[in-house]
Amino acid sequence: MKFETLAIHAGQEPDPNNGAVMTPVYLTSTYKQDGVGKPRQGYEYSRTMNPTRKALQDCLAALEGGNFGLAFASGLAATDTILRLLNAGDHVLAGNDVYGGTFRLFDKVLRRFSLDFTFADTTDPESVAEALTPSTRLVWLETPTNPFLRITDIRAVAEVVHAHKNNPLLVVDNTFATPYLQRPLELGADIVVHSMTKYLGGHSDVVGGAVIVQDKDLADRLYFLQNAVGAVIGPMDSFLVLRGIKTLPLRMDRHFENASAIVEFLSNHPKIERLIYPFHESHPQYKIARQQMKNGGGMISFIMKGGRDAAIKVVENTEIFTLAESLGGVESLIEVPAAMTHLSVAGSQLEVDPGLVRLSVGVEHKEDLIEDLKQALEKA
Ligand code: P1T
Repeated sequence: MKFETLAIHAGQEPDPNNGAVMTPVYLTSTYKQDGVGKPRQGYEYSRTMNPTRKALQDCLAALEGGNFGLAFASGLAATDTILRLLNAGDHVLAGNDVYGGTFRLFDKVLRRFSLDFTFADTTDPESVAEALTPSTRLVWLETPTNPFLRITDIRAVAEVVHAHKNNPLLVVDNTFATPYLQRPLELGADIVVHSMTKYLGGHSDVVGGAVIVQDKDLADRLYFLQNAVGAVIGPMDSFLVLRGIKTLPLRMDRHFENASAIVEFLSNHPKIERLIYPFHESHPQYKIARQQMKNGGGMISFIMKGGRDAAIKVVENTEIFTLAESLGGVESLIEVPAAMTHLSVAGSQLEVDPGLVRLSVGVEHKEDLIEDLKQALEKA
């Protein structure tokens, strides 16, 4: 089946008890057993598995072209669970441009458990090769990155990573692209991770995370950790994400159409120093982006000539673009990452330009969005 059909049907069957077309929200923590150690249909306890969550997990696996999906309470809960595959002393090589919260988890929390992290430019496969150490067990990257929208050639990096003697796990955070635009498992990644809070949910009404893999052993280790650690998503939130996913292809096409019109408007704007968009010819990895992604997505970044003060002026003066953290919803959002989502990277190697403004372009009418940016830029 094609992506659009899977988005609506994968993992979801009309309810066998009564024909309900939408997956029921199974608000139950436990299940009646037919005898000691004889659970019905494998359900024992909802941390371990819940039917609404299972439908979501199966849908996620289908969309990413994987065999196994796991859903978590947040993107960071998913990330944390993946890192628990490792042992003290292991080395993780991560991209040098990642979500601030991912950096904070690695640098401020997991280092205390004797995991070793270094950050490198994953847009260059040679820098990845140079940064691998004899202890590297996992390589973590985002593409496009948050917030610089840098693009890593997943296939090229997968080759470098898998040539290492430890065969480290290659993890790709696919939050910005979504499986509609890019499928990392098909390009050689071992694990795909998502913040479902973003495009998968799509309506800024739910927090969740996802992990998708192909390999059965890896899936079993992750299912063990999901149950043992317990950072699972609840049934109501699973339902909301399932509902959001049904319109993912429609939304992503409109996000792209609107973003393209805005990119056109912003390019050569006198107050903008640099415009960053993966499907704009000025983007340093434009060619790879076009090969690897179906479209350029809904995220745009730009650096203001007037630096921090000008950036703050713009974001405080939009009327349709809401000043807020997060991204990927139907409504347009605007923010200054250095002062908001990426505050935790301040003073580190990952420091974000204080004049950078990040747009999450929604699905409103593009002319209204352009008018809004026009008047806000005039005030900056
Ligand atoms: O917020 P949570 O669902 O825990 O997901 C964390 C996360 C992981 N990966 C990427 C690429 C992300 O962008 C995020 C969350 N990002 C924001 C909240 C933000 O505004 O950038």
